[in-house]
Formats: sequence, C-alpha cells, structure tokens
Amino acid sequence: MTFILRSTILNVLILIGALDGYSENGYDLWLRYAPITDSSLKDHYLDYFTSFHCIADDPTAVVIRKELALAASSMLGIIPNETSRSKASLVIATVENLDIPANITNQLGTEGYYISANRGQVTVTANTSIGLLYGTYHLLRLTQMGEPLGSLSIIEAPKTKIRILNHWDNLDRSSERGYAGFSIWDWHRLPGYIDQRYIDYARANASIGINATVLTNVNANAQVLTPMYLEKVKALADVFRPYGIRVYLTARFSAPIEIGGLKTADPLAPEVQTWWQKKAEEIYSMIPDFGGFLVKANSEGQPGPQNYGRNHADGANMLADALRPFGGTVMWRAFVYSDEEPDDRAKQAYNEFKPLDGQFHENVMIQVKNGPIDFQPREPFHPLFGAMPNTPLMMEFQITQEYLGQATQLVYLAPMYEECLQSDTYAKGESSTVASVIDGTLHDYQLTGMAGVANIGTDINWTGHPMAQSNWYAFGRLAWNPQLDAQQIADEWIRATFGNERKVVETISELMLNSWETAVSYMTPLGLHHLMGTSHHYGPAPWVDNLSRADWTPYYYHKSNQGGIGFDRTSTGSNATSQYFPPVASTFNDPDSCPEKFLLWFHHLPWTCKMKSGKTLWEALAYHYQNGVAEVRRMQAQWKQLKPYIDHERHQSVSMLLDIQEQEAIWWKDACMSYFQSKSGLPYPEAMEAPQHDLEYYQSLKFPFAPGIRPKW
Ligand code: GCV
Repeated sequence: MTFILRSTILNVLILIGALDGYSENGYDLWLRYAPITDSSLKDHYLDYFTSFHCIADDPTAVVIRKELALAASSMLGIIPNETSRSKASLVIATVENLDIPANITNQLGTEGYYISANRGQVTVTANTSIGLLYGTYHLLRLTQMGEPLGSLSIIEAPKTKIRILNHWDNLDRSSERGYAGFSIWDWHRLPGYIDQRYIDYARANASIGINATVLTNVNANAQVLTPMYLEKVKALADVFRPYGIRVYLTARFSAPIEIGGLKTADPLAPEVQTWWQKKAEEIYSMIPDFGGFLVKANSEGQPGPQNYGRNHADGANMLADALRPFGGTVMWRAFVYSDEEPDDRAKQAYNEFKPLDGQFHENVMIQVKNGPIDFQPREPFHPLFGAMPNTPLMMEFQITQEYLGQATQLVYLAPMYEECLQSDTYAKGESSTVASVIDGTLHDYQLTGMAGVANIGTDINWTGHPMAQSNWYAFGRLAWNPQLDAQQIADEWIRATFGNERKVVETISELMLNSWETAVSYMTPLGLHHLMGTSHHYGPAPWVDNLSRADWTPYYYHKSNQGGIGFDRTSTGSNATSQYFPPVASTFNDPDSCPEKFLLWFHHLPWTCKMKSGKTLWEALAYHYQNGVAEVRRMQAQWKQLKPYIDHERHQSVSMLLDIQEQEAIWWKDACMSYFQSKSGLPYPEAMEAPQHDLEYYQSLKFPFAPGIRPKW
C-alpha cells in the first residue's frame, strides 16, 4: 500500500517535472555527454564507438577506458567492446605500436597527440599515455559537438609546458576571492577520505589540458609543509597523477622559522638553505613528481628575501636550488608593490624585476599578472612582458571574478584573456605579442606556462555562477594554445554544456562574447580602474580616499576633481608609459593616440574634453555606464528566449542571476555617476537614467560578510 502510494506520488512528481522540463545542476561541467538524439548522427558515432582497442596499460589507460565507457553509455547507450586491433573501429595506442610517420611523431612531444581516420577506423596516437588521454578527450569533445569523425587528421601539442590552476585556498577551507562555497580540499578528512570531486576535478582539468595545480593560497600558511599535511598532499597527488596533473604548493618564505625552529629565513644563510633542501628531499620522497613552489614574497605583508636585505633573485634561487635535484620549478610572483615606495604602483613590479633579468636560476619562472595593477576589469598588458628576454615569464590570469562581478554576474573572460595575449609588446619589433612571450617563441624560453587563479569551490556546479564554468574551460584551452580565439572556445563550451541547437549556440555565444565589454562599461569604462569597495571588492566605492594605505583607495586611481579625472601616467606624470617599448609607449603617452579603452588609465583629462565620437568626456562616461545597463537588459531578454531549450534548473538559475546583474549594473552606474557628478558639477546627459538614490545612500552601503575576504588569522 505504502509502496503504491509512494510510486503514485513519484509519478505525479515526474509528471510535474516533465511539464517543467528536466533539470541539471551543472555538476557534470562540459563533460555532460548528453544523449545523442539525431538518429543519423547517432548511427555515425556508433560506427566508431562500438568496439575499441586500447594498447596502453597503465593507470592513465584505466582512466581512458573509464571515460570512454562513461561517454559512450551516456551519449549512445552502449558500452564499447574491447576487441582486437583489426576489428576495432577506434584504436588508442602509443606510436611505437603503430606505423606513424616520423614527421608527425616529432611534433607530438610528451603531451601531444595525433587523431586520424582511415577506412572506418579512428586512431588516436601519442608518444605517451597522457597524450592518448588528451587525444581521447579531443575526440569526445568533437562527438559532443556533433562533428563527423570520418576524415579526421588532427595534430595537437600544447604550446606551453605548465598549465596550472592556482587555488587561493586556505587550510581552514576558506578560499580567498572564492565565490563558489568552500575550498574543495577537505584537509581534515584527507588522506583517508578521497572525495569523488577530486577525481571529477582531475577529469575536467585533463579534458582541457590543465596539467598542474597549486593547492594552497599564495598568502601562504607554512603548516602545509609539515609532515601531517604532506601526507594529505600526497593523497591528492596520487589521485591526480593518472590524469597528468602535478601538484605544487605555495612556500611561505618564513617557513624555516615558523615550522623549522630557525631564527632566520635569510636565503643566504646556510642553515636556511639546508632546511629547504631537506624539505624538498622529504617532499620528493613522498611525491616523486612534485611540481615545485609558487611564492608570493614581499607583497601585501608576505615575508620575503627583502626582510633580510636580499632581492627576489636571491630568494627564488635559493628555493630553486633546493628543488633542482628533483626536477622541481619555482614560480616566483612579480605582484609586488609597496605604499612606502612613492612611485606609481603600476610601475613597481617592472622597477623591481627588470634589473634582475638574467639573474634567476634556470628552474625559476616569474609569474606576472596580465596587467600592472591587479586583475582589473580591463588593464593594458603588463610592461614586463617583452622586457625580460633572459628570464622565463609566465602569465597569471584570474579566473575567479574578484573584480568582475564575483559569482553574481555573467562575464565571459576569454575576450579579456585574448585582448591581453594578442597585444603587441613590440619588444622585438612588430608581432612581438604577449602570446609569443608566454609560449616562449619570442625569447626562446625553455620554461613556459600559464597560471589561472581558480574559481572552483564546493558549490554543486563548482563555480557559483553556472556560466562561470566557461572561464575555467577557456583558461585551460588558452593555456594549451594562447592563439585560440574566444569565439571558438565559447562555441565548444556552449555545445558541450547546453547542446548543439542552433538557436542556443548562437544566442549564448553572442551573449557571452559581449559580456566582458558590458561589465567594463558599467564598472570601469574608458580606462578607469580599482573603483571597488575596500577589502571585499564587491560593488562601487570610488569615494574612498582615506585608508591607511593610499594605494588601496579608489581615489588613488581616478584622482577626480573639479578639473577632470584619470591617472596621469604620461611623461609629465608618473611616466609609466615609458616602461613600454616604442611605439606602444608613445601611443599610450599621447591622449590623441591612446586607445579610448585605456584613456583614463594613462591620462588625467578635463571633464569637457572632446572624445572621438564628438561627445565630451563627461557625456562619454555617462554613455558607457548607461550602455552597460542597457546591454545587461539585452542579455536578460536574450536568455529569456532560451527557456524552451534549456533545462529548468539551469535556465532559472541564470535568469535570477541576470536579474541581480541588472540591479548591480544600475548600482554601479548610479553610485559612480553621482560621485563623479559631485566632482564635475555637470548635469547628467539626458539619455542617462537618473540615479535612483543620492550619493549618501550609496556611500552608506556596507557588506561585512561578502564572500571571499581574506580571513583574519
Ligand atoms: C591572494 C589582490 C587580492 C588579494 C590577493 C592578491 C594577490 O590584492 O585582492 O586577495 O591575495 O591580489 O594576487 O596576491
């Protein structure tokens, strides 16, 4: 009786569910492997996935077999049958088992692959099992995208060596600038408890070519280097190894004092050097493929070599020497600035690091943020790119949206990454793009890499905002190949995440590709930057001008007064423009040639000066803020049209977030324009919707529990 009642209720629920559409919670990311409903396409894929032959036989091959089974059962309703090579429609084998011409195998390196199709058989081959895994994921991506497999000939190899996520995660599971719940690393239950999330995290990363991860925050805690925590790190490294992912840790420079009982952390002190050498030995005895250390030193209160009168090269080289016997790398961050230094914050990293070019040991890389301030909605490229020919520089992008709408706003970041990567530094004349610095071709770097500050947490959909998954995906794809374009990446991601329906692909693609420019427009148009609220960085607070450090106030960056607005970084101002190569330096230096998107980054200009459009600067500012709001409203309308095509849960979730985004865009416009009006004294242009509240209202807003703030311990 109870059973009958329960099943009746269940049927009703299913019926209601069916009326409402099915639901997905986003956990499967871009590896959804949605059932293929088009019968001819399904028949086509059945031809290739029904039987396979996999020659590799190691833990990575186990992963390949499992992924194939998962994908084929979900997309095609079959479990592929493992058979002999001659009978198989899909062959996955390293090159020594096949007859592959040397001109192809030579291009594959240790992670590349070759996919070919011949007489009804698809072959994935590589020099290594990891290459086979990457090739398998490529094949599955094409299948999810509905691409035919009959005439494939694809040669792929990554353009950078280290493609790494940086988790700003603390041992208490809080995550600095994390907006998707807690850290996924369950330190307390490690090493005994292996969460399924670790495996799915590894699958997701491997599917886009990410091959490394830094588990801990750059604002580091030395405890992670103690034996108890290293056991836990080892457990994670063991899970990730078959997926080709190496584990790195952040090294707190003062660890020898804090956990080693020494009196100093001076990099030139022999006892400090010995301590790190022993620590490296200990780590490698547990984790033989340990990647190395990421270090934030002498920045925002972190200890470093300068505490002992030494420089960054002294500090980095000491750690590098400890790691070198084991093949480890030091990634030393160039994110340094100090309020005790009177020079423009935008210049300080260049000033400190450029003179050290060539002084770093060969297993050191300098990790440079994309722009010279700090992951602002839009920054010009960092002047260090191109300026250190003798030191490998790696890129640091932020995937988590600290300054770009956190987890309430839809902002697809690939166009921003692309703008930076395609910027021409002119370091060696035309076509010396940032991408060519990063992939090592410009200066012949032996070490190359790209880091992304992760946006991953315990939220069921991993990234808080369902659409923010695209930024994790885009980072991985661009780290693999910095030349890819944002549109192609969006297309792949949308098809895997929401399906191949044309209306869905076209609408979401347009919406995503405009979203970054839209956010810049309603937050920090025309080169404005760092207008965000203190500490949490959520929402506008351009009026803040009285913190203990001037360089943490928004006022420092916009300097608006009755006369005008903007930071004068020209030769008559801070002269930051001189850190760029000609002709970039002169282009930025002259307000007439400076791209308007960077105008107020480099120039302090009168409110009434004329823009290229004929508008005054004041009118142009108002136009951008208003246009940003209008564009969010367009995004809402576009998304609404997709209701019949997208499952209820994900559609509803993005709809609600777009409503929040609209409110936040209005808030940005109103708060910034009322504040700037208090300086310019000019009337709002007619086309701008008047602010909903007065300036005092916006100034009174407080967010003491906003997510992602650095814990105080
Ligand atoms: C991890 C910014 C962020 C900090 C971050 C720092 C960094 O200042 O607000 O949370 O610290 O960048 O990149 O080190």
